[in-house]
Amino acid sequence: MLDPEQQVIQILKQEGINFTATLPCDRTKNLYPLILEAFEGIRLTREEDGLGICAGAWLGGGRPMMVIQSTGLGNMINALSTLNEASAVPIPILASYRGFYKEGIDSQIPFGRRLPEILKGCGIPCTLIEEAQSLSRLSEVIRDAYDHSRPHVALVSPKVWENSFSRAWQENPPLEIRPGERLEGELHGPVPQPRITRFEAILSLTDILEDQAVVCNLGVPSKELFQAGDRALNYYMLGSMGLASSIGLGISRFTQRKVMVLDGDGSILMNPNALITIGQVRPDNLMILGLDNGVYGSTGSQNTFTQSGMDLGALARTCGIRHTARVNDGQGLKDAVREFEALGKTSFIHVILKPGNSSCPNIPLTPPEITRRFKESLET
Ligand SMILES: Cc1ncc(C[n+]2csc(CCOP(=O)(O)OP(=O)(O)O)c2C)c(N)n1
Repeated sequence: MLDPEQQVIQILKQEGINFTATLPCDRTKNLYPLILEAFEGIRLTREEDGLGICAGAWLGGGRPMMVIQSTGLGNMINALSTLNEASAVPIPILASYRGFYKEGIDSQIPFGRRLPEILKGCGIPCTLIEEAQSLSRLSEVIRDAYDHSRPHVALVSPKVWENSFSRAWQENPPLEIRPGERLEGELHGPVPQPRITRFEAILSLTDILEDQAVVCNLGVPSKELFQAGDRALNYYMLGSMGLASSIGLGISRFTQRKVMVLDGDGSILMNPNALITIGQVRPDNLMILGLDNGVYGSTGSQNTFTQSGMDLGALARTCGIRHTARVNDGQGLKDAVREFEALGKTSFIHVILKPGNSSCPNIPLTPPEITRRFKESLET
């Protein structure tokens, strides 16, 4: 007789799951080490980031699943709706359901009590698994997500694990605090004056693009990339602000191609967690371009904090991305891209830009069309 934790592992394997994105919950602490052992995956620092990573993993040909605490769904709703639902990107989620059964932490209760209604209101399918005998319903959750290309949440009650005899979790011995790896090189040199706009930077990139997969930040940058040269290998984001680099990371885990992300300063500052994870995973085929025009360009050019000294290159370095460059014109950008592609390591190019949007029209493709053709072209 398998304990419930082992049953979960067995079900995930039977359903072909080959990648997990995880963030722990106390109630599933016996499950967590088994998941990390059984599947390739990424340990998250914020659950919303996992939706981007898993979207990329699926686009690249993987079959991912998230294993989190239900509270994390509170910071995932936007991406569940604007990425997974709108762009038809499947994701099954096992959420350890807090605030529901024998809850010892009062603050878990308000959100937990309303969660099924919240998910229902957002149109996100949800299956409540109250007892170990019902764990087989996880199979239905996974199949539903993949058959219908949509998110599906399994809310798994703490009662499921109550009589488990699993001892997979062991308290770690107290860690020694180690000094972090030291940063090398100059971080805070003077910022050069920008010489080009975002559109000019994108136009200069199209000269040197070959068969890279390109993920582009939402809003005007995606319209500009479409205008500069549409390719099936461009993934234009239409929502889920902050997840461009996360999606790029997920793709990079499942493709041999080089993956380039065109991210924005406002979007990076919304989800610096992406850089934190990338700096730990460091896939060889991932390059991030931080297109820093100092503003939220797509919404009317309101200042971001890069205007007042927040240095994106230093942020990337601090997160563990060792190869960074700063450029301020088209030639410098092309040179840096070529240099880092030849190097074949995770890299971050901080592109200092003038603010300003071109007047490009909307992209005449629906989000599911963009998803389908990108995924198909990655597979070939
Ligand atoms: C969660 C969320 N908040 C706000 C917005 C509105 N919004 C769309 S694009 C954008 C600006 C993005 O700025 P940045 O990443 O710097 O790129 P830029 O447009 O300047 O190239 C904002 C604020 C959104 N779509 N989603």
